[in-house]
Amino acid sequence: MAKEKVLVTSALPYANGKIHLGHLSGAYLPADIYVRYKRLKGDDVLYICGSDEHGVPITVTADKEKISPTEVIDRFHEANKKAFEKFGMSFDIYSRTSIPIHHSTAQEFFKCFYDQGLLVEKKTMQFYDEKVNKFLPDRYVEGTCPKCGNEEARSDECERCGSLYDPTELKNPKSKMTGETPVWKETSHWYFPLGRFQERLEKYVSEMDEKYKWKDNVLQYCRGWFNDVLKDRAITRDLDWGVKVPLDDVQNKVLYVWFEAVLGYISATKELSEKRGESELWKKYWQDEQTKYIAFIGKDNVVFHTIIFPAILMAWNDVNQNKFCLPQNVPANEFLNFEGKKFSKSRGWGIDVDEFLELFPSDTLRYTLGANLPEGKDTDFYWKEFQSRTNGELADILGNFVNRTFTFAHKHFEGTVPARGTLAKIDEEMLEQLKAAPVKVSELLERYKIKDAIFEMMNLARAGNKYFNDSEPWKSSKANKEQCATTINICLNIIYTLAEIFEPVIPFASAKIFEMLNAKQTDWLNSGETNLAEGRKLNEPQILFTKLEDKVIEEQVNKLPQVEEAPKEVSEEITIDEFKRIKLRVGKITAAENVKKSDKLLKLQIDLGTEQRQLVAGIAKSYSPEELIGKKILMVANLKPAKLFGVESQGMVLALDTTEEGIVKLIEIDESIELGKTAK
Ligand code: B3M
Ligand code: ZN
Repeated sequence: MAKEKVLVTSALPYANGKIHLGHLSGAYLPADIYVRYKRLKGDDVLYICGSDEHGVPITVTADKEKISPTEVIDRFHEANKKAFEKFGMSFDIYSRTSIPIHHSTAQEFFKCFYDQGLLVEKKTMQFYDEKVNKFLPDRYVEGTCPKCGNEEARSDECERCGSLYDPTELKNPKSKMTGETPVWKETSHWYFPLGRFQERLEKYVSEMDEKYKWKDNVLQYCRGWFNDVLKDRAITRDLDWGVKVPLDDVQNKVLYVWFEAVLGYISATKELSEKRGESELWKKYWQDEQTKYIAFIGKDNVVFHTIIFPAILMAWNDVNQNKFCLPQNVPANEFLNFEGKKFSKSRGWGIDVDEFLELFPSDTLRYTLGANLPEGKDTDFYWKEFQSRTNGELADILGNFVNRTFTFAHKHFEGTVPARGTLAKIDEEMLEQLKAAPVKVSELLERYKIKDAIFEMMNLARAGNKYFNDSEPWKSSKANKEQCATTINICLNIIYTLAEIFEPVIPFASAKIFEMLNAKQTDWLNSGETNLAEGRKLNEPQILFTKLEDKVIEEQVNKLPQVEEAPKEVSEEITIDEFKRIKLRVGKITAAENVKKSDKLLKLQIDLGTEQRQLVAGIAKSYSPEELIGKKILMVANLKPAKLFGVESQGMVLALDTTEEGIVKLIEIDESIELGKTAK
């Protein structure tokens, strides 16, 4: 089979916090498994990642900890790099966006667009602190709520009464930087005209899907965006921290973090080229039509990788000789939750990778996360599942099979690979299965069905155990030595294949097995063949996986913060008749879009079966418009209409608070319930 040139990237994590298990399941472990597999197949692979070191997330952390942004990024870049290494991530480079080569690369793109007259300059009004001569991002302004008088309301939202308003309505605004009253000041920004690329972007997505089959969840997000007219997007910000806008007469403006972060993949590859002393290396991957570029990300990053980044590359390619390749596939994952809830640093919910790896070996984590990847929907990490996968699968199936085979070979065949004798039916069937396993796993991995591939890997170990049991070598060792030798020979060859196909998932254990076999890896597709010549001297067996005792797991579960008690009901009682005045009805969300100038509100169209309603709901932080389409929800249908941000709202959707601040979960209704039904 022809060798492929494969360029793989994983989303660049913000260097403002530690990597936790959720990150691993989203964009890192699946990519690493894919990359390791491709390398074993002999493909020409480059795997790129690094820290995203700009943007408000970094300055917010710096403010909170009263340290400089540089201190923040240095601390977390190093910490995350180490944690990834310990986890076994096989990046070719883990770069960072604060390096000069990244700044110049991003500026080169901006200049290219600016010079060709592509960017649109627009004026807007923004809060400005005259004492420090700085524009203030939303979260840097506080004041009195126009609705309830709360004096600590945010610039566009009051946490006490829950109302949302336009920042111009905020009373008595104060700059959080200096306490001064900010003024309104005009500012101007450059916008990237995404709309001009809409047709080509739609064509790109549908062609890639046709050729390479994109994941359904990713296509749905894209369709959600394409349902609307793509709007111009500001690619500059009034901040000091970031990549400076490369225009002589412009000060205190930086490139919007998302505009430059995606270009970080390219600059990281340039850094790698320098490190390897091969300055043109990056071009060999990025600027070759033959390159298969795969971008691994989490679901919250889809639009940036399927729309914005491709548009940036198209705009570059339109006017330059050296053309970049666009992502051929973007196999985004959904989210991993932790013991039933979202990861939350502030609530101490979840566990960081470095902390985890202090306690348990990487392979057990890689296997557990891999076997439960959020490929099609959100999944959860549970300590109990970690225990059962480690004990019941890694130790009892894989570990046990390897161990009993080696023990047998050492005891009865002087620690060598015994010669195969005449094959019985059971042997032939096992060899067939052995041959098929890498092919099956390969097919699944090529389609990013990593969870299924891991299931198939473990299935081969299961089959090996069964074959061992059914062949009863403990009997044949006495009664028929040739048959016994055949069994152990075949078991050792199964182990060889297991070491090969499991390598992408549990690389550390795989290396140990190869050492025990005194053998090296082979070409992936030959791994199901007979690879161990008779007479090969085997090394001493080693323990592959240690079982986890209940008390070790309980200790971890007990460390989790106690779930807070449900708040006591303090509101006054109402009568059943009063309750009956509220009409709760079942509706379906048929369209959803962001409300202009608000990052909290979404405009929803609801089908009640007999009529349509338009609602404005404060759920933009909890849901993207795309993921809402088609959901059946419960709404208050006889609420007096109101206007929010100038948009009419005819009712209210019902949602539940979650443990995460500002995040709610819609009450969803079973598919079988008809639209318009009322709740009693
Ligand atoms: N740093 C967002 C995130 O960590 C962002 C990804 C950048 S990819 C170019 O989710
Ligand atoms: Zn208020």
